[in-house]
Amino acid sequence: MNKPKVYIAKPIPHEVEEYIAQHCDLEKWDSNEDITREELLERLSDIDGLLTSGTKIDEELLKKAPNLKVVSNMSVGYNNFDLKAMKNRHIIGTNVAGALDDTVADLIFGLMLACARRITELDRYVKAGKWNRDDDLELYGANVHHRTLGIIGMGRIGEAVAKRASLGFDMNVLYYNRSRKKEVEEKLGVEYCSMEELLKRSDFIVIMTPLTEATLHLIDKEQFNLMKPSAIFINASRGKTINEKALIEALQSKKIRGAGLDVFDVEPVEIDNPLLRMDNVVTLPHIGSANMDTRFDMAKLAAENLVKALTEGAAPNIVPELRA
Ligand code: 8YV
Repeated sequence: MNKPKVYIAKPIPHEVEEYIAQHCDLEKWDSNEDITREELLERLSDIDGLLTSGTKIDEELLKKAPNLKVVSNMSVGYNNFDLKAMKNRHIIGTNVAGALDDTVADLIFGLMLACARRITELDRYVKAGKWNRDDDLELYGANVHHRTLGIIGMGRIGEAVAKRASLGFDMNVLYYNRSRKKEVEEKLGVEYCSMEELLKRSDFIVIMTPLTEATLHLIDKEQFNLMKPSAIFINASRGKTINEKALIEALQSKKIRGAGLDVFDVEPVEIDNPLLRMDNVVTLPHIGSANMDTRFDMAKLAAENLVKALTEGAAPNIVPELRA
């Protein structure tokens, strides 16, 4: 019986490639440069499975891939899926939920601490030779321990953040989510509340929702206006879950104290973006899952999803909207 044919559009570890090759005939993009959409579309005519992350899976691509049965995202976010188009064609869509929760949660805490204690700003201060003990007051930051953290989106990563906050930093943790997570409330002592109450009460606000039609610009001018002037806002989900112009305006008018951002409305972030010129904003290049161990785990899980969907007709990580 012929093996299913797959296209690997992202670099993956050799061991993972070997696993796929045991079960599928594979072709791969092996340049360090990202494959362009045009180059990808030329390579899909006879494939059964695609391993990617970020590539828009829409009508245009699906028409070029008439045999496509599964798309395996090497990411937890799957806003690149046109869910309606995939569902209409009975295409399985999978992600790597669970492979990067703690890694992203660690980074979120890194952003909280960096913003609160002005770590990146004062690192530049020392390296510019500005150290002067007489003006210590101007070096003060804010406490994290025992403060109130508001988490918008209590999924796996949100829960990992809540665990760090509650057990590690004695923080009072509030959360807002589409549905109650009573088991998390019991396990970690977190408190469910409305979005408005969370925004008003929190010293730190972390948004960790997927990007969907419902969460596009979920945090806009009205929401920033509800936050404390001492609040620090953290986004490591998707840039478009907030209105970035409203964030810039809130920071420039001191409606909030600062922000820690791993994601942006446009990525790579444009060099003339005002956020890059603010000392009270910590900016990172979408590195939430960026380490060798985690990326290996993500690639391995994405490969297992791909192979199992093609050889067993079911995968462990089908995204909720595409489950039967
Ligand atoms: C990925 C991410 O590493 O998993 C996600 O959704 O945003 C990142 O952590 C990045 O998208 C590359 O796959």
